[in-house]
Order: sequence, then structure tokens, then C-alpha cells
Amino acid sequence: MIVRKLSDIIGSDREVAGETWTSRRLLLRDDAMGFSMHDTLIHAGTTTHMEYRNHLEAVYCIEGKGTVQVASTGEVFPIAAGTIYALDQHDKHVLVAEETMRMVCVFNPPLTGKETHDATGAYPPAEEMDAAEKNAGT
Ligand code: 9YT
Repeated sequence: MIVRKLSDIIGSDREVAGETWTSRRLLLRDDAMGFSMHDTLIHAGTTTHMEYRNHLEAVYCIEGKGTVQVASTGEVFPIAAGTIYALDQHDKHVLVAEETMRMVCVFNPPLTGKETHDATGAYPPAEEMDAAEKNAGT
């Protein structure tokens, strides 16, 4: 069994910051669960463009509020504590945080933990991360 506390992740290499968010990686690929799970803060007043072409992601809001817009239709959904959105079509989307939003994010396939968003708002596939790590070591 894996037992881990958020307080142990904060300040460790499992805490990763993007421009508009800070993600505390509760479970990663190495944990061999078949998914990764993150406790992510989306900072107040920010707008984040994302399109996870290589992953499916479900996002459950547990604090704060904002909106998510589906790029293909323009549809805007309010997001607040108790609302989940799932990017089942790898949907390109825009997240606007009116207040700091705390999100529980699940990724399939799991993130390795080293990914950062590329220019399109995606994370590279795990094979690319593995290849980059291998090259860095040679
Ligand atoms: C909600 C969302 O997708 N935010 C971007 C960060 C990402 N979820 C992560 O790595 O935790």
C-alpha cells in the first residue's frame, strides 16, 4: 500500500509549478497504478490554455471557482467545489480561475512527473519523456 501526505510532497520534487498553476503529484507513473493523481492549485486571476492530446484527464474542483471553455464549441461551464470535468475527447480548453482553484486531477496514461506544458498546452507522451531522459544520461 502507498500512503503519502500532501505535506510531504510540498517542497519536494513531486511539487511542480507551471506559469499559472502548482501541481502536487500524489501518484505518478512509478507508483504503477495506471493513472497519476495530482492536487493542483490554479492561481487566482489566471487563464490557462490546454490540450492534452496524449492523455485523458479528469479534473475535480474541491475549492475556489472559475470557468472552463471548450475551444471547439465556445461553450463555457462554471466550475466550483463539487464539479468535475473530464476531457474525454482530448478537448482543447481554456481554464479561467476567478479565485484560486484547488483541483484533483487524474491523468491516463499517468504522468512521469517531469512533463511541462508545451506551446500547445499539452504534455508529451511518456515515450518522449523516456527518450529525453535516456539522451540526457548519455
Ligand atoms: C487543471 C489542469 O489541467 N491544470 C494544469 C496542471 C495539470 N493538471 C497538472 O499537471 O496537474
